[in-house]
Amino acid sequence: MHFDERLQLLTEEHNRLMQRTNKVQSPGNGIFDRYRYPVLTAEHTPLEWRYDLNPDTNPFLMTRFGINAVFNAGAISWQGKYVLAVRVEGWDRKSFFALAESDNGIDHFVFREEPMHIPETDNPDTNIYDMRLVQHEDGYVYGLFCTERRDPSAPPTDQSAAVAQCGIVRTKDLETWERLPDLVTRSAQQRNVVLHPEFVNGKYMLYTRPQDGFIDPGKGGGIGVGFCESMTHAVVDHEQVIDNKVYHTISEGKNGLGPAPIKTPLGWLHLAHGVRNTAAGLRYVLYMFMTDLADVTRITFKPGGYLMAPEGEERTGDVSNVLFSNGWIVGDDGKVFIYYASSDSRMHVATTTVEQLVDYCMHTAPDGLRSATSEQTLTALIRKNKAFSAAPFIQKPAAR
Ligand code: M1P
Repeated sequence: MHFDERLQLLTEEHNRLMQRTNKVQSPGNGIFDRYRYPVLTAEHTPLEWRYDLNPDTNPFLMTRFGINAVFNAGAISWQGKYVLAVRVEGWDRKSFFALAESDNGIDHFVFREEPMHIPETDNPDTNIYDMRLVQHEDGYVYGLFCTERRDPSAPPTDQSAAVAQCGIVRTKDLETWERLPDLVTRSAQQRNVVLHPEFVNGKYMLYTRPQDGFIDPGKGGGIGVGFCESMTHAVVDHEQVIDNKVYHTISEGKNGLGPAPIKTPLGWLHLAHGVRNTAAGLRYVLYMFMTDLADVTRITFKPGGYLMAPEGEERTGDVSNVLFSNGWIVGDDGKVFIYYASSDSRMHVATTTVEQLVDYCMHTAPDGLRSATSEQTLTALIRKNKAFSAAPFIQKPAAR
């Protein structure tokens, strides 16, 4: 096919995708609404990223830089736009970050012209991923992300042993990113580190996820908190696990905080992911809990089970059976946009409100940890419902 003809086809296809309007899926579950289409996929990345558009140097108009997936995006409301800091993964398995923005938060996300330029430290990152964007009360926007490097103690025969730690950047304009030294903790591995948006007793507070191994949490694997004096040399001496992994729950394998928590008059709302093992591999779902305004380390409400689990096309991808979220945005009207990735492949949005999420956390039964307690919770609901009925709304079959 001629270069120009192929370019026209690619451009038309890309334009169609970029102009696609999203549709809410009704009636939902009353807690949140899903949407028909992902908000971002690899195909949303600009053609200028993927093709050399010069016919002299790319006569076949072949892909010169393949994008494998876009997922696990941080999120922030910025100058009236919904902005995502997306994890973009190339065909070479390396991830980097790119900002994409939308006017309404549910469709028409457009990537900025170039990816984010994240400076390296003296110990260069091999891979960076899963940024949490936080507007801190100190005036900076921080981006905390996972920096991964080969385990220097691994024998040459083992090329999969890695060390994950928390990288930190900050900015005041979402354009220029200042790299700060990586977070120092006593844990061998750190992923899913999140900065609390406010000072606590004059200190920065970080949510951590201590682990012994890169994949296997060992003695770690819960959501921890720690405090540090400064973000320019962030050192957490002590991590206190506030939400541990628990046997026969959605997070019996490990868990990790998602985005920074949302402050409400009734407490902080937290979104996290829980992981359990199955015969088909790991299953990642999203769950919620609330913490106390006066003591942010104290969990006040924690509904049993998951908030969201993979459904339909969300179930398959590079790492199937995974939902992961590290970004959400609250509008002035209390509407919440939950940005979540499915199966390490694409980005979606779900919408709800602060009021609904608080109601969900406060009035959904906690996990009783036994079959009998689940059965008792259900029986109590059924008996309570005896005074109410859906019968008036049941439609009679039409007469023939
Ligand atoms: O592949 C699923 C997820 O696995 C990791 O999550 P966790 O840190 O909880 O083990 C991360 O690599 C994450 O990016 C990925 O989506």
